[in-house]
Amino acid sequence: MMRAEVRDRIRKGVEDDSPRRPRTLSKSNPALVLHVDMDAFFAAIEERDNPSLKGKPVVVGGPKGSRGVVTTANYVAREYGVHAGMSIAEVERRCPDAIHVSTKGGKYSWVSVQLMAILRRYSPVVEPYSIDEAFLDATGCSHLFGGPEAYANQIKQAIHSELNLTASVGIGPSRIVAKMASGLEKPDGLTYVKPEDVGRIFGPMTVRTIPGVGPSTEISLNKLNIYTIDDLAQAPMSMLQKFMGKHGRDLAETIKGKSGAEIIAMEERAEDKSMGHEHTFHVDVTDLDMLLSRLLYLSEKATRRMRKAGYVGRVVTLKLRTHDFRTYDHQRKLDEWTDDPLKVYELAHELLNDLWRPGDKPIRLIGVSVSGLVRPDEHHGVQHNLFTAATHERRTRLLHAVDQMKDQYGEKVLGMAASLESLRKGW
Ligand code: DCP
Ligand code: CA
Repeated sequence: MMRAEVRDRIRKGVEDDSPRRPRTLSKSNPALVLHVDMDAFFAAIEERDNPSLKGKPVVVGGPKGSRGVVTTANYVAREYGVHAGMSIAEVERRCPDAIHVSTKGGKYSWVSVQLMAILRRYSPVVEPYSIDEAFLDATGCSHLFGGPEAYANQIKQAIHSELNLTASVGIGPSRIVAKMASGLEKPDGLTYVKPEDVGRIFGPMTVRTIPGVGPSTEISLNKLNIYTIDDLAQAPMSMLQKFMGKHGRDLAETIKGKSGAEIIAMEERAEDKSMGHEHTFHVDVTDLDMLLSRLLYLSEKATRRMRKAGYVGRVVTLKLRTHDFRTYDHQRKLDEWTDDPLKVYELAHELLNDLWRPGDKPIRLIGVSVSGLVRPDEHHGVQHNLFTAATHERRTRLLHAVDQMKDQYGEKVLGMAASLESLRKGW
């Protein structure tokens, strides 16, 4: 069982080889970036683990007959027009022979951990971007392998031989170019876009093909008569700045190949700032409720610091130290930026489930931290639709009020019941 393999790391004492603070690509752009994106990730893992699925249309998501949606589909199913986000009912119309498999999160997370470990062998700077994607700074490494393409090929081969899965790889002079390149020859692709070819290859494509450009940015650009990437590169900077602010200018500069800005264009600021708390237990803990209660308390404490400093964050890292003093880190990205303790706690809980179960090695220390911190006013703040906005506003006011009372009267005055339990019992 794959989930058990995650926990096996703890049982066998294989420490996480990642640095405590994930390193990120330098803000002054590296000259060569490689982007790895696994093909039909969840579906490919299901096919790998059940060879009877090979060659058949496979859909991962809500069970057949349900009102759920597709999480992903393999490339055979995609030939029938099936894609992520489609309702299961529509899949049954388009591809009645599709085999429906339910989503198994823990198993995919473990493959993700394995993938990132492979990538770290190929570059000192690996920046995970999602569960199945990462950027590598290839600047100082690719020549050691005989050039960018040979380097990318070796990485693809390592993934294939060690995980029995395929990846598509893009290489280019910036993150955006590398990411767009990896999508050009999917699945199992390898595309190297040299700086001088960026305009020729991507110029005619619509602005929507730029990672991070969603429907609303597309509408703003279309209103300025900007439809293609070429249009964007030729638009006067002052106009973009006026109508779209910094975001628009950064996008255009990136496409022109100027450095330094594209990470904002990707709606992703890989700040290495993080805020968190950890706790060493008086006695090593074997009880799940005790760990969860402490985790909730730590999530509250970490997000309270974030609220005070005016940050929202997106990446949650769980840290565990077992009784034999070995330390393990496991991290995952939230769907949106937040400073909400419950959202952080829920993801930390999932991460704990991946790593540890009752009966595993006793736990000496537990910690939770949030990274990828940005200020909500930096364009990509927490986004809410009209329906959730009022609830969010009320919740934010409540959290701030609780913070103020805690500052005034101390930690024990208010708090979520389960985390108070942990304080009261002195765990
Ligand atoms: N995923 C998800 N919910 C989404 C989008 C994706 O749970 N809204 C999951 C399922 C995917 C995995 O994340 O398998 C990776 O997402 P990708 O967008 O990279 O899609 P795939 O890897 O499935 O396909 P591709 O080959 O196009 O990259
Ligand atoms: Ca993918």
